[in-house]
Amino acid sequence: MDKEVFSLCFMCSVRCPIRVLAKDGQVKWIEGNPHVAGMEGSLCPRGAAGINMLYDNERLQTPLIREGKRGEGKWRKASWDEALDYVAGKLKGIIDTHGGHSVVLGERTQLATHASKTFLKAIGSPNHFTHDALCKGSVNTACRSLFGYTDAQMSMDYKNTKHIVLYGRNIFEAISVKEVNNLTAALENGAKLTYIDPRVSVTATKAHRYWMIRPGTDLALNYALIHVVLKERLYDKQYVDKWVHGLSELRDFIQPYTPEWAEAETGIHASEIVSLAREISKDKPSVIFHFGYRGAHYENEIYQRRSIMILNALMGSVEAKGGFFFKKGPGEVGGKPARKLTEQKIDFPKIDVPRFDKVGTKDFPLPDPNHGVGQMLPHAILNEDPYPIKALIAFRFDPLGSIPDTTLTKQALDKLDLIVTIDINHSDIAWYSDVVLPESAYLERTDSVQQANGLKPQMFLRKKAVEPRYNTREGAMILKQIGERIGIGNYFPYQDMEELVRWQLTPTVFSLEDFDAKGFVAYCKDPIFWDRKEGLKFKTPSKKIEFVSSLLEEAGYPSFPPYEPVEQPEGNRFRLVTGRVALHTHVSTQNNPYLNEIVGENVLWINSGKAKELGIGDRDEVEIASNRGKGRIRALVTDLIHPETVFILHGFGHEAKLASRSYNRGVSDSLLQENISDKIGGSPALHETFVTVNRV
Ligand SMILES: Nc1nc2c(c(=O)[nH]1)N[C@H]1C(S)=C(S)[C@@H](COP(=O)(O)OP(=O)(O)OC[C@H]3O[C@@H](n4cnc5c(=O)[nH]c(N)nc54)[C@H](O)[C@@H]3O)O[C@H]1N2
Ligand SMILES: Nc1nc2c(c(=O)[nH]1)N[C@H]1C(S)=C(S)[C@@H](COP(=O)(O)OP(=O)(O)OC[C@H]3O[C@@H](n4cnc5c(=O)[nH]c(N)nc54)[C@H](O)[C@@H]3O)O[C@H]1N2
Ligand code: SF4
Ligand SMILES: [Mo]
Repeated sequence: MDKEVFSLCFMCSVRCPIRVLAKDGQVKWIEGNPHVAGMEGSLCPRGAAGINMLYDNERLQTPLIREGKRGEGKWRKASWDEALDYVAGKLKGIIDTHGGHSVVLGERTQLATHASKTFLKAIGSPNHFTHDALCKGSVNTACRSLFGYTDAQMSMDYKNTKHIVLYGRNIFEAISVKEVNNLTAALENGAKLTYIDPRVSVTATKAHRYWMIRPGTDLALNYALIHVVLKERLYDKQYVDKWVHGLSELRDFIQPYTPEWAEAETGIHASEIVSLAREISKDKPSVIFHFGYRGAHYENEIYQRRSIMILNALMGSVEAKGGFFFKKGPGEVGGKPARKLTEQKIDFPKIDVPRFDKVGTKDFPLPDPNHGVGQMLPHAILNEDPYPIKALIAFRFDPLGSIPDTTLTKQALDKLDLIVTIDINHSDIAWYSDVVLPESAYLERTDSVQQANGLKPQMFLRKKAVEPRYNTREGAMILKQIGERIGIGNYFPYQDMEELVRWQLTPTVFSLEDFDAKGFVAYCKDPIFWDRKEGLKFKTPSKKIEFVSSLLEEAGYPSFPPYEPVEQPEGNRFRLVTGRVALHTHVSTQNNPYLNEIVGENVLWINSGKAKELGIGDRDEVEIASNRGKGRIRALVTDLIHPETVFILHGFGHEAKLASRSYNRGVSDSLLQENISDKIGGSPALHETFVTVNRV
């Protein structure tokens, strides 16, 4: 029998709306939800390979309990009752002896996050963290320092932009389908694209202007751009006068940072910097300097992200058509959002200890406590600072692949009494765990409601398209069932996922059935922009955009730090830079039968001139080594990368043998990278690692 289901892709976290066709209980076709503007039927290659994930026999099939040593790969297949009883027994012992705060749960933010947050609150632990800091912690902090909103509360009107500047935001490979479609539409309408990256990515090939910047020097470039904008009065005076706090301080500070000064640091001609400033100001306010995610991540990253957003503010492009906008929630049109388990009117135990990562204390005051800082986990465990940690639940998050310095992370994990992983794959963290709890794939499960705030507030639903193929369950059910066994079942008031969704929808005017027709419901028809003259609602203490930031200064940090030149590696030494490819998601998809066939391992991009000096030919095997680890990889010798940098794709070099296609293929960036952070913003400084490269 044919069946059409509207749902949400989960081959990556973007969660694109999809339309799934199933026949006789098998998924036959997936496409972008045709009812959603910007999707119009399209999917990215990973989304299309969702079917291959579903029918891959190498994914997790049943709960597993470790028999051999950690990482040895000896497992006992277990029933759900056996595995859940085992986890609950261990957890209860740990909580009774060491307190709830000795349990940490780390996850990639997802629709079930409200359930996992509730689980930790109920056991009295402050130690829930998400991937956020590892992805964009400093972007989050930078946005709060300027606007009082997180980056996640803002977005960009790609479709109507007239000029977009991307600092290593490799939008045509590090994909979100709607963003790609909307930007493509803008480009077809005559919008300009300026792309800045030490490497010629696919996005560079589509740009009107491409700058091969020296890695790590974007802040110098932006100081020079700000210099020109202020000196030549290219900014939106009316907007800045009304909404900006600290313009004159910025003007004084920026004086010495001329385009000529920046040329020496960045390698970009002074005259080109001046021409970008002049050109883009003609299109203001419909312009975007994209705040980026993983483009450049350095110890001073927060200031680089702030400088990008300061340029937007100067162009008046914050809350402008074709620029940035603040996401509007249902409250904006008198509606109510779906409720979350964390908001239940029920007492949670009092928590009087700091977080494991010390976020919110004077040691680490500014990162967002709603997300925490995941890469502090190994440090906290090893140093027992602020207290001993005994158990980790990894829920759709792989600390071995996604926290830099895998060796250090393993040392830390070795100290734990319990590691539980909830995953769909034999990920490296599953492989290193004591108990593995398999979640049903996204096509096999209904999930919690997705509240999608934006220019038009909406809600989406991930709806089960087919029955689970294996002995798997939904994450929110798994947590509830552990919870029931340790005496916190009352915090999970549902028997199945449908009941949870209905519970969430209670305060809204919508029902579960309302999602059947198109996969989503909308709170209003027209986009909502606030009035730029009088109606902007910045949440900073001054109610303005704070160039001089009270958040930073009250914590003892400057708003505008002097620029410090970056190190210039020589000889066989390079700055290691990593990134994504259109065919893979982080550390998740390398074993997918189709995606693996097209991109099965990573290679090392190295500049042709440097390769010649070092006697390295294209496809030669080389050893790449940092002070944390080393590996062997094939060289891709190319003119398309800056001589100071080498580049590898993130996500390869897997250790889980049961994922046979990705096992031991390529090199893991996390094995090489040091675990250091931007201590103000919260991001890991992933690109502060230097490596040597030698022919073998
Ligand atoms: N296909 C695919 N798409 C994805 C994802 C995925 O895993 N796969 N993940 C999603 C997620 S979670 C994220 S965070 C985004 C990430 O989106 P992006 O940040 O756009 O993606 P990356 O590939 O990490 O981009 C890094 C780029 O920055 C460049 N770069 C490195 N150093 C510098 C520098 O100093 N200055 C400048 N200007 N550029 C530099 C690198 O050469 C690389 O091309 O992608 C999202 N989309
Ligand atoms: N060294 C290094 N570290 C990085 C980055 C980098 O470039 N280099 N990038 C950073 C960025 S931008 C991000 S966003 C993070 C991402 O960090 P992670 O969230 O760890 O990465 P993912 O690959 O998205 O997913 C992690 C796990 O989720 C599992 N999974 C996939 N789908 C499901 C599902 O439906 N249910 C369950 N339970 N599990 C599922 C996958 O099998 C995988 O094991 O990593 C960050 N860390
Ligand atoms: S960007 Fe691709 S993989 Fe990610 S949710 Fe959308 S279709 Fe799926
Ligand atoms: Mo990310």
